[in-house]
Amino acid sequence: MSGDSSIPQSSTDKPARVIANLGTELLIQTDCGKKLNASAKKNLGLLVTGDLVTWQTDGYGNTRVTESLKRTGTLARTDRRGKAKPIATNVSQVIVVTAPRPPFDTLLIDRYCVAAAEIGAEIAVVINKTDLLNSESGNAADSIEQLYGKLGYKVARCCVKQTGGLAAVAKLLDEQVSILVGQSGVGKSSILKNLMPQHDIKTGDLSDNSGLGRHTTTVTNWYPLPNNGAIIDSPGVRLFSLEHLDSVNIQAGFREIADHATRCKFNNCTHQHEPECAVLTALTNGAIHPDRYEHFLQLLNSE
Ligand SMILES: Nc1nc2c(ncn2[C@@H]2O[C@H](COP(=O)(O)OP(=O)(O)O)[C@@H](O)[C@H]2O)c(=O)[nH]1
Ligand SMILES: [Mg+2]
Ligand SMILES: [Zn+2]
Repeated sequence: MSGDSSIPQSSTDKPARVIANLGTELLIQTDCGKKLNASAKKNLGLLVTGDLVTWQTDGYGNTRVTESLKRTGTLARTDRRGKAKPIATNVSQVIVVTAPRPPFDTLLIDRYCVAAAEIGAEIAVVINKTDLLNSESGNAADSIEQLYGKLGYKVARCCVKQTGGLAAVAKLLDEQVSILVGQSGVGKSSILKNLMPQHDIKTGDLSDNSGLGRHTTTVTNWYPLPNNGAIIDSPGVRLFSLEHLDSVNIQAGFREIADHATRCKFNNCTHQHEPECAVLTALTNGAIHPDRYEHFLQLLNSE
């Protein structure tokens, strides 16, 4: 017996976007901009922020999602059972936000490079809280800017605390569906709030002792932009696990390593001990940054 057929239908299916998965229900936004709480028909699988769906109202006035449409670019991390857990879908750009407080974490940036490469999304790095830079963290910010800039990624600096600093970030958003990712507390929601003051976006203080962020953002939210673009705020993570990916996927996220690897003598080269390894040569002559190589090995060994 199908539970669905027993529900009286009062309208035909209409398109909408999932703008948040609230756990027990979905928040969808219709074509005319109306936000509705909705339940999903059984067998649709896990629907996430960004999913395009169809919906209808049953005779009792409840909104039900009836179908989910084809996805592109589903950003995922590994869940506790070792499987891919989708975070948001139809994403075209991953913007990794980083800051001097909580301290810069380039391994996390590289994890996001891998996840973004996996879905063919563009990558941008935003260095926020430039007001807090001192001589030491200033050097670290310069290194990040140089390293990721040289790899061909867009890098922008900004400061939510001071005015006029967000134009560089706003420029990244044109015609893209961007997701803001990075540690909790780096200022993702603050950036969004500044760019979109019309929305009620919560931001959080850093906890006193550790300087780490509290998880103020608990749900991944979609905010539409003109021209079919959007910006997605996501909760922070301390560890963005990629154990569901294999070594080929991981290498693809280190584009300079993948590039040099085409010139290794053996096509199954692991770039660790083989003779005539073009990656090891590039590491020795400085064409590959030692941190990137180390992070590459770290991700390979944790898969
Ligand atoms: N000093 C400084 N603090 C900032 C800046 N941007 C955000 N913050 C603060 O950092 C904390 C965490 O911000 P939030 O946006 O919630 O971070 P999220 O967890 O990445 O979303 C809040 O106390 C913000 O006020 C900035 O540019 N400079
Ligand atoms: Mg937040
Ligand atoms: Zn090699």
